[in-house]
Amino acid sequence: MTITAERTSVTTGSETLTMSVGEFLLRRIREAGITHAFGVPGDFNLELLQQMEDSGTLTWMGTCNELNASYAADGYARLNGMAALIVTNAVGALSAINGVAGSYSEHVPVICVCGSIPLRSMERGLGMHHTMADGTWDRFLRAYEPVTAAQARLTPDNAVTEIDRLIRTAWHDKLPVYMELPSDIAYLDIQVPAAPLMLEEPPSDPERLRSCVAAIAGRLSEAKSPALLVDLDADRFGVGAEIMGLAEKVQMPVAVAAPAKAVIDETFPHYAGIYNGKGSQPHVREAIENSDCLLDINYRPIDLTSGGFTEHLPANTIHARGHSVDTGEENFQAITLKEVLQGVIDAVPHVTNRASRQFAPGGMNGNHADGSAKLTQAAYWEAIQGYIRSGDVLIAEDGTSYGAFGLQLPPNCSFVSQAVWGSIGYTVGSLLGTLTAAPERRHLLFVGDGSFQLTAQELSTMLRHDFKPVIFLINNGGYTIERCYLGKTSRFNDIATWSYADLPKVFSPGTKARSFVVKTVADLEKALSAPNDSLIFIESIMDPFDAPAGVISGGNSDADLDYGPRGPQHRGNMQLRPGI
Ligand SMILES: Cc1ncc(C[n+]2csc(CCOP(=O)(O)OP(=O)(O)O)c2C)c(N)n1
Ligand SMILES: [Mg+2]
Repeated sequence: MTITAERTSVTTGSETLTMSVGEFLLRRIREAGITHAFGVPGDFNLELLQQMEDSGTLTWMGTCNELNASYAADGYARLNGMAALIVTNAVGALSAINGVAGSYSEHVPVICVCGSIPLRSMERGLGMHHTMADGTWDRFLRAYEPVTAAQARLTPDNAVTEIDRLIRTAWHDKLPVYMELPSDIAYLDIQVPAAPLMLEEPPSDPERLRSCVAAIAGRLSEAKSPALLVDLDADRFGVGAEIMGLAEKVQMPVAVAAPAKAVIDETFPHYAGIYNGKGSQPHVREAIENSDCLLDINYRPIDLTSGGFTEHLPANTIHARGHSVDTGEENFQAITLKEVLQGVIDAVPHVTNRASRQFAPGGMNGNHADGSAKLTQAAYWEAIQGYIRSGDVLIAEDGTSYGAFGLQLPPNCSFVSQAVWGSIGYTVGSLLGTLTAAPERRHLLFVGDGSFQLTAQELSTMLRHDFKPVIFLINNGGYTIERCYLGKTSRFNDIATWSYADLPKVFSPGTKARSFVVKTVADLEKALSAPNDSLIFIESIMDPFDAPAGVISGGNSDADLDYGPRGPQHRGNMQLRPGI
């Protein structure tokens, strides 16, 4: 990286440099540990992209559209910690807003930079393209208010403080932020701090930390059947190892909510499985609901993570968040989750005499179908179970691809899904981001035909960069998961038929990608034996009325919640149901 520092000077005791606004912004993004930026050029951000290209601060990852870029940034941030997204005024920003809102919902820190109309046109009230042509300029900054933790329009005067404030907020809160960079200021020189951006949690308040640790350690030590329930913040705040350390020391089971799949090593002896209210396996439900002291890491019950609001946490539950803990008796602020958990591990006695509650690995039932038989969902996931290896990154889309939640993962795997926000097509963009963040790992995408159709073009970007993921696409002629809610045979759940497996060739003529169309178990096994030295695209043809049991029961019961007792789901043959 080459950053041009023309002059250094000393003001009020701290060293400063003269640097342009744009170069300072790119430098700060790089100092936040981000090496790539996703987005689409536009005349209001070209000057920043030119600065990026000239300085080499970040590597540009152009995408086919801004929605895909927002998904890619989200996927990148999940593996890298933070991400950058660069769009142009309004048309780009509004295309990206669904993905940025998803990052908010799923606690993913993405820095969205929007190259916006020049300050000179704002001051003069000039109508500009990519606006409502009425001389206003505030609408899109306001549109981002509900979906980001902080927003700012940069000026030469506020750039230093606002850039640092926004990046720190994203990092601290694990949420996206939005900043507008008017196109006529990126090249203006300002005085900036010479010191690099330091992203560090301030130490906890010592008394609050001591009291909080004592309260949690006391309660866990007294309990006969303590347990842990982990949601996605455990990943975002990087405390997976502490949770396992605590479970090991106290000999207590750990369950996760679906958005936190793989945050706890699934081969860890105290890992119980996924908690989902009445949708949980019985031993998981028992471990959580019959616990006499539960510690939960920001469990966020929504319809899809609580078995339709059938979750039942014990009265003696301690709620821990990134920066606060509520024990019921007391609320602790000014503490950090990592320090709290480390303190509790040190404070609790090592339990050695608790009756073993270790759990046998779950996973598939081992019924291998006849190789020549038509491929079913059951046989599909069984075969994939055998394919997963340690260190894989799995990305699972909404739909019957949720079957991936039933896989028993070996150690060191990452699991990416939008289990809360659930915007279909997310995973295709997200895969580009995970590949960019960790090109040395093997990435497996599980996606349905309907979801793929929303964001399919980004396959071309993966091929352009010679990435080598394995893409598992289920071609079942439409929106099977929706058939479990309503419209089992309705036309609105059908989609156009594409030759999915031909797309690598269409998007990258001369590609070495390997494509397979599989209809039987034997076809699938053959595809799975292909070497991972190129992109592998496996299109599996399956019956529109075949779905994993959990997807069917989830759709059926969610429909009751969505439409109520008088809803149309009760009419004959309106839903894909178990066995039909
Ligand atoms: C952006 C967006 N639009 C619509 C939906 C509603 N939706 C959820 S799942 C789904 C169908 C997914 O179909 P597909 O990917 O083919 O999965 P499968 O057939 O395997 O169930 C739809 C339309 C959504 N979640 N997000
Ligand atoms: Mg489908």
